[in-house]
Amino acid sequence: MHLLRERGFVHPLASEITPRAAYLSRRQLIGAAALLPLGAAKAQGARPGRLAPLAGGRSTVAGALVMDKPTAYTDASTYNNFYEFGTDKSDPAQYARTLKPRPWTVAVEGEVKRPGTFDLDGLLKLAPLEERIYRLRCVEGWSMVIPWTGYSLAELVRRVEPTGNARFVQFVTLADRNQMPGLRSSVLDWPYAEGLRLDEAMHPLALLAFGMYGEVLPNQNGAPVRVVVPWKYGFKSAKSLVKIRFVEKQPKTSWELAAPSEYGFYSNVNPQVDHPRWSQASERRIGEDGLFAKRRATLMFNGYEPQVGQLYAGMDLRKFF
Ligand SMILES: Nc1nc2c(c(=O)[nH]1)N[C@H]1C(S)=C(S)[C@@H](COP(=O)(O)O)O[C@H]1N2
Ligand SMILES: [Mo]
Repeated sequence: MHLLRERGFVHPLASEITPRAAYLSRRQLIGAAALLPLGAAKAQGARPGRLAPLAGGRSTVAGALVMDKPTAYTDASTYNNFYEFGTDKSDPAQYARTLKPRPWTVAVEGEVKRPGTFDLDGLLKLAPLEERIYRLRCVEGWSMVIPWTGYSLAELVRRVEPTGNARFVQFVTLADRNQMPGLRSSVLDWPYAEGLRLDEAMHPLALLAFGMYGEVLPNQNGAPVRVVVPWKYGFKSAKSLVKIRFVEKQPKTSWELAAPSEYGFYSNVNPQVDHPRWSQASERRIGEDGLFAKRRATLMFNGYEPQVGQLYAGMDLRKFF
């Protein structure tokens, strides 16, 4: 908190975040698409954002298709955290136009037998694309349900063959001042870096995503390729990935460096472990924030406990927050 204040930015309290209703037009609120429960892309029209189509087959991974109603595309693409484009929720949609998602490469280095650089087309062809409908829970206390297109990160991990020394995976994202006006602020150490334990990265629910709602990712959601780790707070899901590094020691993450007492390495969604400045017991589902909308109870591991709980057996989750 002190660090964040010194850097001239205070992470907003969940209660201070502008209610979604203030952003929504009447048409969006009563639009038929918002009322349809299933098949997000179809429900919102074939071209929700009028970007290039990117379809995925139905996933057979356990837990990959949550039944909650998908968030409206307009919300998922206009209410974003992507600090490289500013710290307001509306900044990424407004400023990420300058991001150039092609040509794009992702370098894989460190403790792997087959290091190298993948271009986007090579990455897209590495494994069959699937649709996954995941909950995403931000540490700030709001959540969405987003249909992603991608494949398990494990596909890429297996392809590059980690050595016996690889215990963690670091994700490094683009930091280009010419494309990203937010880099002028020192709110975080750039480039934005995140990390997972190798077994977490290998879990089939950990996703390498290239699209959402049946189209390529909009820039503000992390084009052209990002990570999505649905059982962890949203900030673990690094956008606009340029480097994956396999390492022996637990890597430092940007959020840990900014405020170590507030953002741990694990950051598993856990309603029993509060953020030092606010409760994590409940959340506001974006799109449900009318005057009388109820907050939802936050679920252990964001509801993915049956699938991922074993990864943390015997660990003190207060200590490893
Ligand atoms: N590179 C980068 N990735 C990032 C962030 C960021 O600021 N920069 N914000 C994170 C946070 S806090 C959240 S909640 C999610 C939001 O993803 P979405 O906008 O696609 O919903 O992206 C995460 N990935
Ligand atoms: Mo977040």
